[in-house]
Amino acid sequence: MPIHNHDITEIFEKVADLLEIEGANPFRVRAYRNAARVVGGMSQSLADLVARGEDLTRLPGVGQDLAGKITEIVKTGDLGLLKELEGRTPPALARLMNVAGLGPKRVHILHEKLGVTTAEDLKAAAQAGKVKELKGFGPKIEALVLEGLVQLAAAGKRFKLVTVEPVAESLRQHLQAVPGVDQVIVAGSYRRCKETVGDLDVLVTCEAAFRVLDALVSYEDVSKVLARGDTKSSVVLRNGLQVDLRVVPQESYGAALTYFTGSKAHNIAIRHLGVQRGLKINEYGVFKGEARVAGRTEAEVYAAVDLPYIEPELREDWGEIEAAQQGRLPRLITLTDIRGDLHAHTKATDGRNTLEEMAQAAKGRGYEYLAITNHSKRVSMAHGHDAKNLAAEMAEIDRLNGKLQGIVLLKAIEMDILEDGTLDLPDEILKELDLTVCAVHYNFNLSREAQTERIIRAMDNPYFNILAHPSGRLIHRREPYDVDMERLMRAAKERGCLMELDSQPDRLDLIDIHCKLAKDLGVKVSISTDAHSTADLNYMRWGIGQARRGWLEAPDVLNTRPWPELKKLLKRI
Ligand code: DGT
Ligand code: CA
Ligand code: CA
Repeated sequence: MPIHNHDITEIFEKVADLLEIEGANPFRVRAYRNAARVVGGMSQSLADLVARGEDLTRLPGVGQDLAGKITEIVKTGDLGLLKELEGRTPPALARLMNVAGLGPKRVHILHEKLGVTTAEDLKAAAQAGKVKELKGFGPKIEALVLEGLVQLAAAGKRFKLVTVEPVAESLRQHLQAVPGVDQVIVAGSYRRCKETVGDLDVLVTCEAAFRVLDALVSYEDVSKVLARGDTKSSVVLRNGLQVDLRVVPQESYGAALTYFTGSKAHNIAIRHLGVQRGLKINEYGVFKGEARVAGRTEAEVYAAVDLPYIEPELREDWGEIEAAQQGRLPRLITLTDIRGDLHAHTKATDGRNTLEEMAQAAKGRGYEYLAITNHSKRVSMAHGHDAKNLAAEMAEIDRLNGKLQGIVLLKAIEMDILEDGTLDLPDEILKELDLTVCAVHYNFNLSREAQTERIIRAMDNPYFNILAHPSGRLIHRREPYDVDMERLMRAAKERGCLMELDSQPDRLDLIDIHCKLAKDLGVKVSISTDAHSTADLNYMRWGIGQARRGWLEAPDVLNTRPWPELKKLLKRI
C-alpha cells in the first residue's frame, strides 16, 4: 500500500489531537504538530526516500525519533503510538473535535470539568448552560457548539477532494497495471472537481472484466467488499471511502463515462434531449431503436444531441446545456493561464519561508509576480504587522526586487477588517502598497445585515482591493459567516473592488456558485493560494478546479494578467 506524505501528516495530526485531548505535555503536542507541518511542506515523497534507504534525519526538522516514526508509517501503514492513543480515547470523545467551536484543547476541558464524552453529553451540557461557564468558553462558543452539533449530524460522511485525490490516484494506478486494461478513469463528482465527494465512481475499459474485479477486491487498501458482480463491484477503503467500479467494453466507454460523470441532473437533461430526437441514451450507448448510433467517446454522445463537448466541471444543469446550444460555453480557465499569486505569507508573520524563498518558489512555477500579504496587527496570534513592521517589510521587498530577476514581489497586506468596518492600519501606509487583500478574521457572529454592512463599509476605503476568503468557511469545520454575497459583489463592482477565490483545499472560498455570480455581475476574481509556505503555492490547482466549476474564464480572473495590466485594474483613486 503506497503511503503518501499526506497520510503521514494526517497520522501526526491525529497523534497531536489525541495527546491534547488527554491533556498531555504541550511540548509533546507541539512536536507532533511541527512534524505534521514539516512533512506537509515536503515536496519529495517520504515513502520513496525510505524505499531508497536514505537517512531521514538529514531532512530539516527531522530528528531520530521522528525519522523512526516516519519509517514505521511508511513500512506498516500505521503508527503504534496512534493505535495506543486510539485505544485509550473513547472514539465519541475524539469526534467532538469536529464540532464547530471545539478543538482538542477544549474537548479536554469539557471531558475533565464536565465529564463530557459523547455528542449527547455535550448537547445536554450546552443546553443546561454549563459550557459557557467554563474558562475560555463563554456564551458565543456555547451557541456555536449547539449549532455545530446540528451541522455535524447533517454533514454525513463526505470527503474533501484533497484527501481523496492521492487515494484515488493510487487506486487508478493499481488498476491501470492490470493486464488487458485500457482506460481507467475516476468519474462522478471527483471528475467534476466537487470540493467534497461522497464516493468514487471508477470506470475501466477491459475485455476481461473479472481480472479488474479481482484486482480491486484484493487491493491492499480495501477494508470491505460490499458487492461483486460480473462487471461491477463496490468496496470500502480503509479510510471509509466507498468505491463503485464498472468495467465496460470500449464501444460503451463514452456513454458510460458521460453517465457516471453525472451529475444526475445533467444526465437527465441530456437524456431528455435524446428523447426529443427519438434516441435512447444510457450507460451502454446512444440507441436508435436497437441500433447503437454513438457511445465510443463522450464527444459522440454530445454530438448525438447536437451539442459540443461539455467540460465535466460544468455538468450540473446550471445552464450549461442552454449555453452549449447557443454556442456560448465558457472556455474554462486552466492552471497555465495563471501569471502570479496575490496572497502569500512569510516568516515575518505566520508563514514558514522567507521573502526570498517565496519569491524563488513563485519564479520556479513560472510566475511573473507574487504579492506578499502578511497579516495586520489585529491578528495578533499570527504576529500581524503594525505600520512600522510593514514599512520595514516594504523596504526589504524593494531591496529584493532590485536583485531578483524574472519575478517581482508586490507589496501588500492581508488587512483585517475590524468590527466597525474600518481597516486595521492607517491610509498613510496603505497608499504605499501595491495592493491589499482584506478579510474578516473576528466577529463571525454578526447578523447578516450587520456583517454585510461591515464589509461594504470596509470597501468604502479606497485602499481596499480584494476581499479575501469572502465567506470565512472552513470545509467541514466552520460554517461561513452570514452575509449577503450578492450585495457584497454589487458593492464591490460599484467601488472597483475584487473578490478572492482562496485555493486552500480547506477553504475553497468563494464557492462555485459564487464564482459564477461574480462572473455574471462582472466582478473580477483573484485565484490565490494564501500560501504559508513555498509548498502551499501548489494549492493553485484546487482553486482552478473550483473556478472551473464556477464557469470562470481567463479574462474573468485578475491574476491571468501581466502586472502592468493588473495594476490598472487595482487602481481606484
Ligand atoms: P457524490 O458521490 O455524492 O459526490 O456525487 P456523484 O455525482 O458522484 O453521484 P453518485 O456517486 O451517486 O453517482 C455517480 C454518477 O452516476 C452520478 O453523477 C450520475 C450517475 N447516476 C447515479 N444515479 C443516477 C440516476 O438515478 N440517474 C442518472 N441519470 N444518473 C445517475
Ligand atoms: Ca460519486
Ligand atoms: Ca457512486
